[in-house]
Order: sequence, then C-alpha cells, then structure tokens
Amino acid sequence: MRTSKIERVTKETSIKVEVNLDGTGQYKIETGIGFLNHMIEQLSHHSLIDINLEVKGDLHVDFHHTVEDSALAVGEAVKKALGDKKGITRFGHSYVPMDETLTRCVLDLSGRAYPIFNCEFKRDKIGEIDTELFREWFYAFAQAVGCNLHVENLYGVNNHHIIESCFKSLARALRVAITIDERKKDAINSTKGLL
Ligand SMILES: [Mn+2]
Repeated sequence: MRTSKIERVTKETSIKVEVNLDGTGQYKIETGIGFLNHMIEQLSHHSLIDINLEVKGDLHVDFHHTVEDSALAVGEAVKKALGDKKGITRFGHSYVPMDETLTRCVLDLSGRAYPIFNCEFKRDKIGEIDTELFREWFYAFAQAVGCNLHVENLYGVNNHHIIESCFKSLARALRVAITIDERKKDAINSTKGLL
C-alpha cells in the first residue's frame, strides 16, 4: 500500500493528513470550512485515495491560509506516498460534467510544478468561501505534488457546479495517473529514468 502521513504546523494552520493512494475513497475531512470539506471529499471519493485531513486554521483572519495550506498538506502527502513513482501511469485526464457545466483536467506527475487554472466565477462567494481562493488551492496542490496541472472550465453557469467539477475532474485524472501500469510496473515512466 502506498500510504503517507504528514503533520504541518505554522503560525497560521496546524494540519494532520494521512493518505492511502491504493484506497477505496474513504475519507474524514475536517477543515472548518463546510464547502472546502465537500470539495476534498469529492477528491477522495472519485480518486479512490483515502484521505484523513484535520486542519485547524486561523479562520478568524480569513479562509486564505486554511484553503492554501490544506492543498499543500494533501499535495505533500500524495507526493510522499508516490515515493519514487515506480510503475505509475503518470499522465491522466478527465472531463467531468455537472448539469450545464463541463470541466477538463489534464495532469502529468512529472515532478515539475506548473499549474494552469482557467476558471472564471460570476459570484464572489459560495457559502462563506471566496471563489478566488480555489485558484490558490489548485496552484498550491500542483506545487506540492510537483505536477503539471491544467484545469479548465469549458463552460458553465452555476458556480457551485463549476468548482465541484474542477475537484471531480482532478480526482478522475489523478486516479488514472497514480494507477500502476501492470505492463511497466517495475520501471519509472520516463526516458530520463527519473520522475
Ligand atoms: Mn455539491
């Protein structure tokens, strides 16, 4: 089983996270922000990565640190669990619709962080959370995992659908990319010999 455990403590947030890449999508997510819990639960459920995440953040300041650091912690845990990345499929992509909305995610677990997040929101907030913070979440996640991550909302009207489809499409793309390719399971999936 490819598992990891991370504890990440700063003056802004205190985080414990455990992941199992070879899980079944079991989760316990407690960030203190309802909508963010809902999104990270989607990530776990649809990637089949088991995620236990506990964040105690400085929500009295605003949600920024909690959102960004939750992504850094989950990303670091995924990176650690991937280890030397032997045998992984490496690339993954998916399209996820939600009613009127369609979002695409394409990623490469290359070891190089390069996030693209092309989504526009027509509302400033969903529930209590600022929609602009989701760019921060995807940027931080790509930085921490060390992946080339392109998330693009192709069209959509409802802002809840737009952001939820981003997390679901990340989950589905990640599920493919982390899967062991049985035909190459003892090799690193790069002509360089390193990922
Ligand atoms: Mn929802």
